Amino acid sequence: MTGVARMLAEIAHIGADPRGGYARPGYGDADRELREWFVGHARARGLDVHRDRNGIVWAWWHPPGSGGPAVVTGSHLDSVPGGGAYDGPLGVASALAAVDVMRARGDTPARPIAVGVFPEEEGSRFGLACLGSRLVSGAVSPERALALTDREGDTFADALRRDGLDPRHVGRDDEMLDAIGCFVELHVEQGRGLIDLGQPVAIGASILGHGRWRVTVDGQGNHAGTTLMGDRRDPMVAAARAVLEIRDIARGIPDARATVGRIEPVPGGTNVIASRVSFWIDARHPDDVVTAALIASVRDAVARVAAAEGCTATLQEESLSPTVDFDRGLRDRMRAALPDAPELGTGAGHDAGVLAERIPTAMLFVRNPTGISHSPEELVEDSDADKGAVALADALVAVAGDRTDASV
Ligand code: HGY
Ligand code: MN
Ligand code: MN
Repeated sequence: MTGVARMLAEIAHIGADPRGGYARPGYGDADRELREWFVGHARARGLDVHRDRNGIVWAWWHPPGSGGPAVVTGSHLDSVPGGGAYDGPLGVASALAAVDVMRARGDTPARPIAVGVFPEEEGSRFGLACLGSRLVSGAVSPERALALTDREGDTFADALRRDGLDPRHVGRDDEMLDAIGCFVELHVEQGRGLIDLGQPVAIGASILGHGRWRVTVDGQGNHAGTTLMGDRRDPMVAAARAVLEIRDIARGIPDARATVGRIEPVPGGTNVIASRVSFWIDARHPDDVVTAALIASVRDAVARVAAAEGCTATLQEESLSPTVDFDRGLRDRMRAALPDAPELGTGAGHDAGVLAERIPTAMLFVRNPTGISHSPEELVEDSDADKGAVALADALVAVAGDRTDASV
């Protein structure tokens, strides 16, 4: 037993979503409670803990004789609405357990080992995924980040102040990044790969390029009872047609994925024809050129179906991340340490994908026997969680090099 299941049980009550699963938006109350849980565990292990100006929490272990840029692991604690218990927290708990395993074995990593907890990875509150890692790496400007708003109209700047951080200080942190040699993130697998391969752990190969776009359809708000069907310019009908067309466009492109999971009518009354409907598209494909072509087709389809309903529509890019191949050198070292672990790509985005812009990154995936994620049905068996934590310890030592090994 590595303690991963016990640590996750300690936070199982935090941020429960009444609709099922969890609702743990970044920089919110549940996130803060989870962060305090992490800090308690890190301090109990004697790790040096600090929170940087972007809200990332770092916990450092300096093994005797270690030096140079750290090997960092960790993940996130925030969730999507109705999210599962493992997406994020498994990587954080496994990182703490991996430190325990290395210490118990008397491992002597040549580098410092750090655990990072990255805020707002899901982008569920402010709409931009991996907000913490984008800020520290400079992938998003402070100006753009601070102006982001949540559904209550609070800006990211408001949330930072409420969370004890100074909005004037967020942004790229080269000093922080220089202290990091590489980042190895463990994460629950969010598909069926390991089920089909019959393995508990995989080494990450790549992350699918992905983006988010907002479509806004404007029509004529009116009374549901007094407005004849022929006199309507109903943006909800245009949006509904657009969602179907988006599905059909993606179906027609091998390996493409396009999802509309969020739609917001204004004003949203049962007896009211909406005046405006916004919905968001999440589109992904291994080839960034194909993603761009898919969105171009979507743009045309949205304009066409809006016009057919007497409405107008805009499509605005909110974020776009290229396909990322994880660092070959890290993967080679990890494969040597984990010879039975297959290599798997993922369709899910991660902080490791964002940080790859600035430092070498890699991932480990742990089997999810339901193959379902972003849902309360997400699952990791305790025995696989233990295997994941030990595999992470093996990977971290392999990547850090052993202090007693002259070749490091
Ligand atoms: O959306 C994703 O792929 C990730 O879970 N943030
Ligand atoms: Mn995640
Ligand atoms: Mn996720």
